[in-house]
Amino acid sequence: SATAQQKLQYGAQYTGKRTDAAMNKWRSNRFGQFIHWGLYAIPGGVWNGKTYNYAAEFLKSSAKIPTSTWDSLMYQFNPVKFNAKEWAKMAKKMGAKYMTITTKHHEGFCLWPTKFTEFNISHTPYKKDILKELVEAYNAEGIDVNFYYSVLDWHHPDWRYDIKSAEDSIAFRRFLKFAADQLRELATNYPTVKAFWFDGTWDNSIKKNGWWTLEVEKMLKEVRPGAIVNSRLRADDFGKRHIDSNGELMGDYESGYERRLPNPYKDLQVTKWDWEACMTVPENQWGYHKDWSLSHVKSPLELLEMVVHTTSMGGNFLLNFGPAGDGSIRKEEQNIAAEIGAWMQANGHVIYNCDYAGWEKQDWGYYTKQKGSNTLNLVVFNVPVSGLLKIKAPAGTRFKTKQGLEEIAKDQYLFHMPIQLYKVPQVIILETESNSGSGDKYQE
Ligand code: FHN
Repeated sequence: SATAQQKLQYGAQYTGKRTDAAMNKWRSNRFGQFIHWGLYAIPGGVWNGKTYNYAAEFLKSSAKIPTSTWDSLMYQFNPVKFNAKEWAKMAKKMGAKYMTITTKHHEGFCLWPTKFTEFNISHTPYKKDILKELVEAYNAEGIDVNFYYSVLDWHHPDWRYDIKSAEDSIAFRRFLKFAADQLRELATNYPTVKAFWFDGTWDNSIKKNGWWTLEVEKMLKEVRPGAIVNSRLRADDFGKRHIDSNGELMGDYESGYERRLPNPYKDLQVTKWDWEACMTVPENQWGYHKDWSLSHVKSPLELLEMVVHTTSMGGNFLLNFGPAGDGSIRKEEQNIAAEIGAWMQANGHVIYNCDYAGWEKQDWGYYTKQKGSNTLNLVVFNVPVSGLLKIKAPAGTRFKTKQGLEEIAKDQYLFHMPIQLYKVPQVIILETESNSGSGDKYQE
């Protein structure tokens, strides 16, 4: 923009969307599986017979469990029912094109045999490298694997929430080196990793060290050319996160939509950049919680609507699974995967490689559009009792499709749907002449 830009050392490194092959693939994936798995899966939200309603992966803090007690859960981590190939097959059937796994969550426990802390999988009864098993199994199914990494670390003695003394500053320097070493190790030892998903970066300690977030972004891209990082990692010279002090997105995509989606009428600015939303099945449980009766559990259809909503605004949708401590995946999650999968098998062409269509949203559902094509996808969730779908076309649009389409005024149409009870979202594909009227780009 023409407004005065401040000189930032650690701000955005480029503007606009990346268009290299790695980023194009990331964008075309559209639907992914998030997996939160760590020691918190063992107690599953229950401690000394008491059930804690708050997020299961926060049990250590909700139940005020001392670090040494929590950390000794490591000696119980033995997921005898874990089968990486079965997980990957389930994800494939669900239609996930990528999977993002918590290599280390806030508790600090590492799912890979890292050289930089003993608090890792190789010191559990299970011993084997779970991360390697997962990467291999998912890649064998053609699914990209991305690594979630929490910088916030409840286990590491050098972690600081803020820097208030010289001692803090020295300790935190050591911590930042530890985290960068771990990240370099992940990027080096798992060469097929596509993206790094940072979390736990909101504390003052990180915000005061914007330089480190840029250094890590650069390091990962050096070790792993094409690597993708989310905006959560980043803070600029002034501690501004995600979007730098000049209003530019940092990292390769915006990752602030957690358990919520952008409003399809008001938040169209998101179509200017790449973005991803992540979603839980219950209200707020990422790790395994034994008791899912504590909150609303989203149905496969609710989740499917979110997948479509997200694609219609040019984003990726990351649906969370929290496997149990024994490595099994609960029935509800298996059912969700199967039901979403059945629809995706038949209709994935309106999701994968699709984007914001630029058409005015209507109450019946969402538009998606395959990049550069002359077809427009209507994904219908709410069929009006009249069976008539309103369509307001961008000026000058000409349809090739005639069947079912009635022109009622200039650039206004009704699509006639058979009146019946629909059990799954319906897909209608309309062909237009050339790329007419399509607004691939959001205009301010
Ligand atoms: O606190 C975490 C939470 O456990 C989970 O990992 C989510 C995923 O986006 N992120 C955090 C909060 O932003």
